[in-house]
Amino acid sequence: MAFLALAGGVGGARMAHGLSMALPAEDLLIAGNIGDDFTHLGLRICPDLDTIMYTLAGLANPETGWGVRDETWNMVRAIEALGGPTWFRLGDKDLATHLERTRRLTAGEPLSGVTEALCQKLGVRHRLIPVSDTPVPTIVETSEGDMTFQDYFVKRQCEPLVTGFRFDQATASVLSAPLRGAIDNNEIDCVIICPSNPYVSIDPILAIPGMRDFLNTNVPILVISPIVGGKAIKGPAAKMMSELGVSPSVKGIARHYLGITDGIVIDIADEAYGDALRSSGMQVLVTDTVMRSDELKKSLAEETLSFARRLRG
Ligand code: FO1
Repeated sequence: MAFLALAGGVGGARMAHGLSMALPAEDLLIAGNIGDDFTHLGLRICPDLDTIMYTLAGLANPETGWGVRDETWNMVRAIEALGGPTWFRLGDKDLATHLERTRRLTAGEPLSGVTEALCQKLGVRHRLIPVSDTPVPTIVETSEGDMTFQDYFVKRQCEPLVTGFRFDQATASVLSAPLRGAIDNNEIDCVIICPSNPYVSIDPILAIPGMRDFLNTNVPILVISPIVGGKAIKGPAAKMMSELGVSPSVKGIARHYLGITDGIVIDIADEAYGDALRSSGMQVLVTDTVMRSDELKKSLAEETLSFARRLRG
């Protein structure tokens, strides 16, 4: 039974890591968010693909949730001395990824091919691919006007009030070739929406034409809530929900995915919501969803997989 995981950000990377510990490589395909991607210092930066890749490779920086652990910062110091931009910090080892990705993209390779090659070099056995091979940048609509994702997230530290999100280039995009192939060959038995930010990690994936059509087939789809006890484990999801007038709770998450998901995995802290979610037609699994350790990542993945098999059954 093969699973497609939709992932972005730290929560998505942790869940992808858990799934990679619970499944053989041939039974997992991870479609990574590309809405955060941008060009900086002339380099193509793909933060969510890199966070997932580094996490699966055991190289992720545990403090920041992005970039590489045991990093050095000589380049960024040298750029500062030259008066260059340092708001988006590129570590020296992380820089190699951006240089090599940009070199290969400039040579005409598709992003999915580059991503699989980099993963292979870093010893990542499970398949990680971008949801699309062409850019579909997330535009964050705020009370101060439209912003690129990185301006909102890094330059402004998520402080502006969000009013909406747009993925303007989605209509001109298509699913990446490996993802299109897996769908057309009926290789995917179940879709797992990882505990990622619904607005800026998952919706950009769902916006790619072909993805919603696939989700409307009879393949079971489940989501692990990124909100626990009314809060996001990491990042601005709860703040965004409140600013959009959505309850920052598992109920708000279930409503976001109404009509898409068949099941939802919620934390024990939110057990009280279980019956309301079930009466809305969702299957519900209540368990410990806070992935404090690799063991907990793996056990959450294993419980999610058996929940998925029951959904499919
Ligand atoms: N996030 C920050 O808040 N500050 C940074 O300086 C920063 C640098 C950075 C470099 C490479 C990379 O892959 C990600 C980086 N991020 C940084 C995170 C980035 O903004 C991502 O889009 C977020 O992790 C959201 O997924």
